[in-house]
Amino acid sequence: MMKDGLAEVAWKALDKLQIELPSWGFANTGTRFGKFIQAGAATNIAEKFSDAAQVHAFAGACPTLALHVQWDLPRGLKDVGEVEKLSKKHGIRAGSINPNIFQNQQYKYGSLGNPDLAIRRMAIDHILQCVAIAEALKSRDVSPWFADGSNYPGTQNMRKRIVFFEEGLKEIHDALRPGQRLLVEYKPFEPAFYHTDIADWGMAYLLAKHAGPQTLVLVDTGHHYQAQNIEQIVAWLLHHEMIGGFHFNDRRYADDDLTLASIDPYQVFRIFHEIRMFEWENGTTADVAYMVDQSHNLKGKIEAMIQTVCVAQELYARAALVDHGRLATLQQECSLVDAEETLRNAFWVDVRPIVKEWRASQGLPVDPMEAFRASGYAERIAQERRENNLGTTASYA
Ligand code: RM4
Ligand code: MN
Ligand code: MN
Repeated sequence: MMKDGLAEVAWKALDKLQIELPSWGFANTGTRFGKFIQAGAATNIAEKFSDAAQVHAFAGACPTLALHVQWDLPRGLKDVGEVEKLSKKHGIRAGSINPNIFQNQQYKYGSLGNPDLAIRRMAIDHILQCVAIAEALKSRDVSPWFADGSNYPGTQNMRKRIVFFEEGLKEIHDALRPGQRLLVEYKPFEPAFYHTDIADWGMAYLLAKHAGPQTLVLVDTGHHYQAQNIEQIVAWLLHHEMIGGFHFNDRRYADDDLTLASIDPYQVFRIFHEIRMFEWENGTTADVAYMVDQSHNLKGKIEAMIQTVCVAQELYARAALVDHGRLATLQQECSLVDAEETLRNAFWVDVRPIVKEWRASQGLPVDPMEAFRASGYAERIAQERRENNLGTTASYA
């Protein structure tokens, strides 16, 4: 089929957009207050791979699955063989390897920032084990999130903890294999409510710089204060070649893993635009890992992931449609209204027909959600997993 200029640009962008799914997004999770159990949620790593493969089959673009070591490879390196088998069976590669340095009782007062040397050692050793697992699975990124911080003023020495983090991350960096990357995620608060050791991109940036060249910053879109200009952070990190990847989700108030762009699609578009503009200016592709970090406890998990990927594809295609040459000229001239309108024009293009045609060209269903629903997979897993999720006597729907 003949494509006009816009469609061609959008198709090219869609061809290269890959989005990593989180294994934990397919399992039953909840809030601090409770869990609403879904009969069809994945109960083990095999089911997580199977569900992720469904998203990839219907929406395309998701060839990798992020793994949380403690939840998915509880025996560490011993579980690598099983993951490899599943990966082969489902055609989904293991993606980023996520350490868990926040759930064990020992981490009550922190992991890498803990005043107790033995606990810092335990956390570093766990992440070093993740580096080995990543190597065995041929995964590039090791992606820790630190819950470290304190709840009351005066209870911890913030400067000492900076040094602990510097030392720990440097040791981990130095153990990375060639080509591997350590991604440092930041979060302003929760679970600590007075101070968080890596609370913003500046702290993550400084720690990553100190650790060494294979350590980069990870931007979780939900981990920002209300008025924060996230695309400006992205611009700074691109400029310094310090952005390793994203965790995609949305939030209205604080980190709550809502579906990407459900609250503010323009913000996601603006983030994609910063990246596309950078790529256009430099004639390169930014080496950024796009990963979803969402655990839906109300929406159907697979449906929510399909929705997320489709939304990301639409917004990415719209960002690709910005007329970069014209925008650069208008910015130079300070033609404010025309520059802004150039950006807005791309945002308001309804790319859905273009994305549909692209899907057809890839052999994908033009309507992934409808095709998934028609497949009967959700009903089948609800039946098969009901007992494991709800128990035999449960009367839940
Ligand atoms: C955090 C953060 C991490 C995720 C944990 C479970 O808020 O977003 O990436 O792994 O939650
Ligand atoms: Mn995250
Ligand atoms: Mn989060």
